[in-house]
Amino acid sequence: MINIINAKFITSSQNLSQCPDFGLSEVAFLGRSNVGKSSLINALCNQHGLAKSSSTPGKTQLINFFSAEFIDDEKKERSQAVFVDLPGFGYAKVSKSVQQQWRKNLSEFLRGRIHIRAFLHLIDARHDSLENDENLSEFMAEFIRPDQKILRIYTKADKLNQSGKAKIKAKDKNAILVSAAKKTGINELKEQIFNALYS
Ligand SMILES: Nc1nc2c(ncn2[C@@H]2O[C@H](COP(=O)(O)OP(=O)(O)OP(=O)(O)O)[C@@H](O)[C@H]2O)c(=O)[nH]1
Ligand SMILES: [Mg+2]
Repeated sequence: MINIINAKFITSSQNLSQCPDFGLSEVAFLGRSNVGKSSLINALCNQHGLAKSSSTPGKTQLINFFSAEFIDDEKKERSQAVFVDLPGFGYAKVSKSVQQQWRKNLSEFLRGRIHIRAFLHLIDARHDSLENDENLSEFMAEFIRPDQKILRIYTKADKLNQSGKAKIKAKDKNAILVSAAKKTGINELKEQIFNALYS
């Protein structure tokens, strides 16, 4: 089994040029506001309140970096990585110009941050074909490198019944269904992130 330990907040940055170089592989959490990015980081790291979450969309407004250690239980190997909690997109309660600035910062970061090895695209399991999620997939396809992976994570799976979950699996065979609230799918996700980073 893969475990994640010793997660710590490192720093926040406003845009790509302010981001420090940690010399470690990074995992970027992205998706619409309120989809559950910050909550998923907390579930993976088993630390409530590490990344700030809120029922009000638009909680995360900066690029937040966390360090964490992956432990491969069998091999007893430890590897350092960095988790990046990003502001969500589609948050309407700020002015047009602020929204445009966020969008620019986010796309610049996604394109330009060379340390990213895994993009975790979080999609609300109850709303799995929203236009802005499809736009994001197309946008990422334009610049993804061969050494980078995109994982599609369907969040808030606790809100779906069995047939709802089966529908997602039928539509997307690589779908990873998780619930930060009920801690389901979290171990599988740890394995997938580990594989994306180190294999
Ligand atoms: N039922 C359920 N609620 C969840 C789950 N994950 C997150 N939530 C709730 O969804 C809301 C948003 O969670 P956040 O983690 O703050 O979402 P975010 O994507 O970081 O949002 P922004 O920072 O605004 O982009 C909070 O009220 C969480 O408690 C889940 O697995 N199940
Ligand atoms: Mg957040």
